[in-house]
Amino acid sequence: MSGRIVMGALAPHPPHLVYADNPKQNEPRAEGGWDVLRWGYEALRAKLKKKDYDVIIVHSPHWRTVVGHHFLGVPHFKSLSVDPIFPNLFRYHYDLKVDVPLAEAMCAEAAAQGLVTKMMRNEKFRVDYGTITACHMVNPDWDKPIVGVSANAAYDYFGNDVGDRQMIALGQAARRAVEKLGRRALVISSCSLSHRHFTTEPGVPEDMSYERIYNHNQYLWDMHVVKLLKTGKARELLDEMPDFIDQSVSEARAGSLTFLLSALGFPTQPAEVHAYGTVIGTGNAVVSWDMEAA
Ligand code: 2X7
Ligand code: FE2
Repeated sequence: MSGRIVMGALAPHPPHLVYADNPKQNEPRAEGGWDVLRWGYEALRAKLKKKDYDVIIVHSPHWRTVVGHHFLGVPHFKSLSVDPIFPNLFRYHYDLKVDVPLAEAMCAEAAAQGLVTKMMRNEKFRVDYGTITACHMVNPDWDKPIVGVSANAAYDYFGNDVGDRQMIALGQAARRAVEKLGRRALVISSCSLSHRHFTTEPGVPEDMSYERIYNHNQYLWDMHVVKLLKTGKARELLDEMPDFIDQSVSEARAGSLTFLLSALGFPTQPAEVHAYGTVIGTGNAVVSWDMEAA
C-alpha cells in the first residue's frame, strides 16, 4: 500500500472549546461559548468522517522539550489531564493509542536529517493538553492512534529562522516516514495564531461579551495569514513567519504551523477556512487542506 498524508489541519487547542462542548471525558460543565469556532470544528469533523485515514500526527506547543524533538513512544496512555492555567475548565480523562512504529520511523527520519531526536518511553508520562485538546476536537471518538511530537525550544534559544529550519526538516521527515510505512495520515498543527491574552477574566468563563481581539495589529496579522493560506501562499507565509511570530506574539513560535506546512509540501492549493474566532483574546483559525483533492 502506498502511504501519504491525506489531509492537514490547523487545529487550535484552547481547552475552552472542549469545555464548551461538554463531552463526557471532561469534568467541568459549561453553558456553551465560542460557538463559531466549535461550528468550524464540526465542519472539519464532517469532512474527516468521509476520509479514509489511519493515524493522526500532532505537533503541540505545550509539550516543550529543550534538547531535541521528542515522539510519544508508548502504545497506550490513560490518565487525567488538567490544564495548568484553567483547571476550572479542563479536567479531561484521556485514553489514547499511539502508532509507535510510525513514531519510531519519524524519529529515525528526523535524525537522518541532522535533528536531535528522542523517543519518549515513560509509561507514566502525562500527555500535554495541546495534544489532547486538538485531537479531541478533530476526533472525539479517539478511534485512531496518534503520533505526538514535542515542540523543541529552538525558536527561543536560537531564533525564529533556526526554529523554522528545524521544523521544515521535521515536517519532511514526517512525510517520508508516512510514505515508507504506507500510512494514510492526518497531520494537525495544534496552534493558535496571534496570542495576546486578555488581562481581565470574566466571572463566567463562557461570558462571550469579553471575547474579542484586544489589539488591532493582532487582527490584521491573523487576517493576513488566513488570506495567505486561503490563496495557497504557504511559501510566502514561511517568508513572513519570523515577523508574524514576533509582531503578533504568535503561538507559531512553537513551530507547529511550520511543521504542518512543511509536511504538506507548502501547499499551493487554497486551504479551506472553517472558522476564525478569539479565545481569551487570542486568534484561532480552524483550517484544512484535502491533499487528495489537490
Ligand atoms: O493554550 C492556550 C491557547 N493557546 C490559547 C487560548 C487559551 C488557552 O490556552
Ligand atoms: Fe496554547
